[in-house]
Amino acid sequence: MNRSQFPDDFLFGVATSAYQIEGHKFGGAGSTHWDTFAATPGNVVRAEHGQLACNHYHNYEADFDLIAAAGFDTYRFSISWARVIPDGFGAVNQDGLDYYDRLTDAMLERGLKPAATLYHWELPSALDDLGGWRNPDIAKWFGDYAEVIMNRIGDRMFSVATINEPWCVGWLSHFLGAHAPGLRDIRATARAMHHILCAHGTAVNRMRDMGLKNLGAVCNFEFSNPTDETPENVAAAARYDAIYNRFFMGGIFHKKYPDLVLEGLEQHLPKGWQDDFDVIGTPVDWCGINYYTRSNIRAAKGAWPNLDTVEGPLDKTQMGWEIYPEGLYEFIMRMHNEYTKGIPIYVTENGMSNADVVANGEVNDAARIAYLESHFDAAKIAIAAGAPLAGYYVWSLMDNYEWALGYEKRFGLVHVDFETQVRTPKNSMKYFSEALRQKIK
Ligand code: IFM
Repeated sequence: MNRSQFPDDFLFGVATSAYQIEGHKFGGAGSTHWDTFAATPGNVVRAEHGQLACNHYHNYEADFDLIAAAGFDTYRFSISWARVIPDGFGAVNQDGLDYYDRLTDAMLERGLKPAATLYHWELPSALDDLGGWRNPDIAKWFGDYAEVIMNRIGDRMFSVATINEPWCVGWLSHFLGAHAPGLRDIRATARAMHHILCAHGTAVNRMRDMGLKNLGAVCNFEFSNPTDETPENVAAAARYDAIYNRFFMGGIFHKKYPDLVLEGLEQHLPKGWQDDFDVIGTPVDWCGINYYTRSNIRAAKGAWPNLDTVEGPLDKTQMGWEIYPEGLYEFIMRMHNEYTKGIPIYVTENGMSNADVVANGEVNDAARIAYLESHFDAAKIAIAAGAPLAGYYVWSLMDNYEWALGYEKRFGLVHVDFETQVRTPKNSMKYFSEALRQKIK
């Protein structure tokens, strides 16, 4: 890959999130539902948590030096709600505001465009006590929080996204129980999924009223592949696709939910849900795609959505995720043609975990370079086909806390030794230094 193969103003960046790197114990942050989820046996590998993580809270200057030295244009980071407002609403933590202020200036000093995300999965515990995403009041709480943090740093943001990966916040966390708050309840799921979108729209409106620009939504997508062409398996894959890839996009861009999802969730949605689409469908300036893999789906007996995910035949990453770059092309084109219709699209996350080790001061992660190359190729084909793809953020700057999988899964372009906090740029980071060398912006 070479910068010159992309449009002149195309942006390359790296992405992280607050809880996965900062070190939550520093700076007066409040308890979050991830802290208690991780402290409950069986939820997280070795009960690992984000209290120290990469200690980015203290190392951010050196971490940003690495990003700038590699020639990236932009940095996608998230803000911890509980660091800014420890109980989610009410008293503000000035140290938290000061921290994000310093962080912003440190990016700008290095020529990095700050791309903020308001929520990347650590909900203040006090809000969880009140039902978290199941409580309709979360739209107001989230809007208030957006105002507080953006009053302080909004003047210097390149872009602001609301809620990272609504499918994970809603379905993965309330239906599959794999992420905090670890529920497995269809009513909780329906309510959370709807309120996530209400909170998204409320925050966009509040920030728009403050005069902020370049406000976006970020969804994750997984290509849904029927295990064979039998009608029941094709139908199961369509259900999976609707739940995963079409519910949130449908709400935001079509102001309606797909019938294939309503057939299971409608009876559990909160009263009056149909009246919320003007808020949910508040116009955004851009949309982000987080893409990693595909799933192989077949029909199953039992309750809706009657489907199973089965292992597929393709090469896999350390996560066990199949490598399927064609899916990235499909989602960029689908987003543009069916939903966003002209506004800029960003790949806001793409990357792979790999069992990386440091040997003689080097990390040879050729597999990651190949993964990224194949996905950049898919992006180039989408651009050639007319998609307004404006930038690409690699997940992730450095190895970090991979949620329920703890510290074992390494997604970084930079290796982190979690005992010593020593950073070692991997060969993939060196690959970017070469590919992005001609900084033309
Ligand atoms: O680490 C996560 C990130 O927090 C959200 N998107 C997917 C990544 C890899 O699983």
